[in-house]
Amino acid sequence: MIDEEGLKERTFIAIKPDGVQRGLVGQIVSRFETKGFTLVGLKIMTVTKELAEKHYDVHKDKPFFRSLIEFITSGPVVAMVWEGEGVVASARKIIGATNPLTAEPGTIRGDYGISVGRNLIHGSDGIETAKKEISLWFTEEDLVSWKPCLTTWIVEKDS
Ligand code: IDP
Ligand code: MG
Repeated sequence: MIDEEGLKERTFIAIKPDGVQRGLVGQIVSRFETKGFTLVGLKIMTVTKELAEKHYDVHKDKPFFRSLIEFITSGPVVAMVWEGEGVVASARKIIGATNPLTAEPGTIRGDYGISVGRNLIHGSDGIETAKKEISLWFTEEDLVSWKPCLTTWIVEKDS
């Protein structure tokens, strides 16, 4: 689906410090790559308290907010933008439920995690949230629009 600005659907994904420390970056990136989505932004970074608090602003009144901010700023994070039809909802399915213990096997959280406070990965929960999160974490210049040569073998009609 192309939006009013002529952009394809994009989502923001971040591998949290536990995923990076456990050496799961390659396996996690691979899930989205082999699904057929297109990587348009990628960086490893240390998250500042300011960015973490902005990113998780909707949770600021939750009891776990402080520990969440502490966790997300405790080590490197791999921030990514993935593109493709239906990518926002599909990425949430690939990621799995918030609590890794109840996340389905086959999902990232279901396969690699146990604890809700160590659930490996973030994914935008909707198209509008994705736009906000992408602009919070990336500049326009950080993102690369490109068409993989395999597209016609993955997508029947490239919209
Ligand atoms: P999501 O990451 O699946 O979208 P949210 O409800 O948006 O889940 O929560 C954001 C993050 O806050 C979760 O990924 C998890 O790291 C953390 N979190 C959510 N609920 C709890 C909790 O009950 N205890 C500790 N951490 C939590
Ligand atoms: Mg969320």
